[in-house]
Amino acid sequence: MLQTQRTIPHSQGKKSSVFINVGLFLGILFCVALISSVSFALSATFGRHTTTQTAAAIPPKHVQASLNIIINQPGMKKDWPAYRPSELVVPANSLVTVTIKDSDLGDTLLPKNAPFASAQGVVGGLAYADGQPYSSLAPDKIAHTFTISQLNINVPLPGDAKNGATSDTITFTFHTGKAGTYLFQCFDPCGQGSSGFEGSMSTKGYMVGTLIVQ
Ligand SMILES: [Cu+2]
Repeated sequence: MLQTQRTIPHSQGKKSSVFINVGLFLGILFCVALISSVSFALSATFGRHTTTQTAAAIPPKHVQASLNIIINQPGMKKDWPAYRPSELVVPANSLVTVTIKDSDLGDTLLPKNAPFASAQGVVGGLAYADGQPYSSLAPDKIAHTFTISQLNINVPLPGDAKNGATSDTITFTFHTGKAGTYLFQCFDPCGQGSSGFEGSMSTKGYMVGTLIVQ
């Protein structure tokens, strides 16, 4: 009897503790499900917003590019000015600051109503000649232009340098967009033929070069 009496409460105790454990387990499971559904709802509501803020906080990459305009150097055709190097490679979706050392000064009149006398498509609408900012030049005071028609970028380069110097240095900055291959060229008639647009003006490796955005 004693054994039986002892056995019954013992087994009842076991059963109830099993119920408590199962209840506890289900409770924890419910809590976990609740927390994860709440966090999912929160990330669905605010997740995209947070990502945008993070992306906007990263400043674009900023790179430097150097060009020279030269004339009558060994191996070149006589009186054909040229951009050197004739190929620039820059990263996509970045800021590019271009520095052009122009060693072929001298004014060449732009054709009437040509849209190449003002700086376009550059940061602040400005270029800098030996540190002096300018947004446009007189059409008869231009030596060359740096123009990428496909990207609506144009910078006129002055024909005269300060204090009779034989070269000047022009800087400007622009944003690159998607990857692609573009032409940079001069649209001031510094070339050959009656128009000034032949010869060096229409020949790759002279006043026509390639900008590779990658
Ligand atoms: Cu030119």
